[in-house]
Amino acid sequence: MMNVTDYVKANYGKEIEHCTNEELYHALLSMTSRMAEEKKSNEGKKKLYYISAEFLIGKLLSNNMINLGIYEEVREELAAHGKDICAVEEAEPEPSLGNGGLGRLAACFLDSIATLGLNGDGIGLNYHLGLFKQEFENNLQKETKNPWIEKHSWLKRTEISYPVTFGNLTVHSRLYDIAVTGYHNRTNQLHLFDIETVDEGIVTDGISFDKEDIKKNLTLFLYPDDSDEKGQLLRIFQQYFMVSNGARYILDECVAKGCKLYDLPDYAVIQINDTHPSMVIPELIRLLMERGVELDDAIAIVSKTCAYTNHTILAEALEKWPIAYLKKVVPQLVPIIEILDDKVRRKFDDTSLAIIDKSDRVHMAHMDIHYGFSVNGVAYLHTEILKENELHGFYEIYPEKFNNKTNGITFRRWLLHCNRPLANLLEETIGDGFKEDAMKLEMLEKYKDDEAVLQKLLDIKMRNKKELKEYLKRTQGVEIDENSIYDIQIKRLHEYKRQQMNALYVIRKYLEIKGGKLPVRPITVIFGAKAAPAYVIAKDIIHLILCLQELVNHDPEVSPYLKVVMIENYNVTQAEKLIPACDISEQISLASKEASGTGNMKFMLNGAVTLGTMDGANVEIAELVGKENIYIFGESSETVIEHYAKADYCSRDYYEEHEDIKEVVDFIVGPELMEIGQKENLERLYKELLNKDWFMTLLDYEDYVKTREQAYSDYEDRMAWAKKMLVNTSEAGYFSSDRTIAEYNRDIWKLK
Ligand code: KOT
Repeated sequence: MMNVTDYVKANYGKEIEHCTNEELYHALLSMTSRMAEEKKSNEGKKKLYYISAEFLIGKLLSNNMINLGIYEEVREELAAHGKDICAVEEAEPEPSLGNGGLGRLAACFLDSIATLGLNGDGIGLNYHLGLFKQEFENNLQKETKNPWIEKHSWLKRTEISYPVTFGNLTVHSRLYDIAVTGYHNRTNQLHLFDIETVDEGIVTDGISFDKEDIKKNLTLFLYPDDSDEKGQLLRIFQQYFMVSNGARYILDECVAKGCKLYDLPDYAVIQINDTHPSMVIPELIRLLMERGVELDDAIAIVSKTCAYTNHTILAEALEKWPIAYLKKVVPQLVPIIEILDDKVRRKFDDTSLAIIDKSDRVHMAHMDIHYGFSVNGVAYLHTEILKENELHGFYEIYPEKFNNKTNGITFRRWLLHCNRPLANLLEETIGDGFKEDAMKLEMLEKYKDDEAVLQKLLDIKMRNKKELKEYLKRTQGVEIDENSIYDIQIKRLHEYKRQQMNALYVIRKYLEIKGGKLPVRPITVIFGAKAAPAYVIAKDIIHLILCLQELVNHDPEVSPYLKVVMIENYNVTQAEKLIPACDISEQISLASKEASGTGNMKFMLNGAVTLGTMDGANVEIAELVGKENIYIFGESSETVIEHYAKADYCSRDYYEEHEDIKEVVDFIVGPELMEIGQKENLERLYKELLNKDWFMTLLDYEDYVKTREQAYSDYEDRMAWAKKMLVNTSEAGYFSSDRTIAEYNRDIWKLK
């Protein structure tokens, strides 16, 4: 590889020391892109296409340099010229192509697919303004656009373009590619389709725009507001645009490799990432028929090509499009969907298995299950719940299709990149085998009574906490104490994730401190979360947290012992700074509701101890680390499911019967917060907790408080705590996405 010195001399005519960080970023972008290009491969007869509405890829420069094996030498070369690689990394904008766990998982998977040397590409959309950017104003979330595409970026314009027809509107697509280089391995592609007529100028006042101007708005935003009909139609336009382009790309690529259409399943496997891409099934059938394949053959071919991953059991997240909407946007698919539904109805008496329900809505997941060959959940418990409850009827007719693939994370980004000091310590103690085989982290276990190693773990944690402190001071203007416990909950805002329960705990602590009961050690409670723009209660919860932040941090009696920090515009870049600095990882969803979680895995790997419910992958974490190395509380998923079945949970009973619960809930509408916040928001949230509390916050509150106190008190035995940290890191190998991807390939994709 040409070195940076030569590159900037040749291109900018100057020395590294005279370059700006932006210039160095652009130089490294070009150099690494060229190296990645050389590793480009399309080898392998069969290929995986991972279709997803989201790819939350994060910044790419350092990750690509790590995977290309040049990170250290570049860092040293820059340092020799007085330049800090971290400052150069800051010049890179973070792509805004995802929202939460589903999108981040897709990004980890692309990394692992390339790392395992598999032929597999991603297919998605190139959203110009991404998911909205979150700003706080008057303690409320405000949404603005998040433009992230610069003149020079990782996006490579290709010559590929297709006409896409919606009724009497035809638009033209344009494919952009982003190279995905595996760790010491091949380069695959992330294919992002775009529309050439997109116009960022139509966005006015935050994130408002004309929802009907499809030619201009199609690839502006990820998840545009769908609280009205126009918004829902736009989502269907986006989804169809994604899958129609994707399906044509797949067919063209397979045919170019010599594939006869009847042999498609030997050349392609399509993983459908939840239901946003489900229209790929009828679209592929339509395209095959257009190319001369008979209907029944087309259905059989597609059914052997598509596999579906379910990421949620929340009823409101399961997509059901009114057939009338599909008729408006994609009339060409409707007769096909009707035939698919008809075949199901002829075969099975149980109408709950139908694709089109009695209200004329199309159940996208049902289509995937009938016309795909695999259905997987994303953690052991989640898959069991799918089989036994949510999708039980389907499991009875297709037991062979159901399988579990517990999620994973790429250790390149979530350890090697974000926590160098820990990676270095691991290398010193157990060698560098864990970089290729994450299960080798288990070798660390034999140091669990080695005080020197334990002390080093504590030192690294302290160093990371100080770095986070500096970062928050610089970016958010808040001052936190590195000697406090960093207790962190970062994830999308949703009632089932129960940020509100964490906020109630903050209220309890505040009241205790005001009453003279001081914690042994100060506590810093950190939140990071975006709420969907139309999700009213979620935004009220953000309001509560922001009001608490103002109240607590500005009270001189309280703030030496308790701080609240709500991270603005939480994203991958911030996660990379928060996770290595965390002491306690909040994974407190209502049991049965969090399909898996992946933040929980990132925290564990970086030596945080989990405070959580027996939900999602927490169940597997608990099993691996043992009960002395995790803090579990709350009702079991069985009990929760029973409460829903019997409809016997009444939050008001808990409120009335427990004085401590009443006190914290009442505080939401008490004088302290009312003075800071908005009456409307706080009252609405208060009433919601009291009269509905659909996700049973008050059910688990007391056990939560007790368990959290236990964790804080155990924290004081620093060596015992360090041992918990060590066990968490050493048991995290199972959660490498390399393991997850190897399982997908073994059981579903079957690529060579
Ligand atoms: C969003 C909308 C519709 C359907 C599903 C979703 C969804 C689910 N978005 N993110 N998820 C999360 O996916 C992660 C990766 O599997 C899980 O770890 C997490 O529990 C899901 O909530």
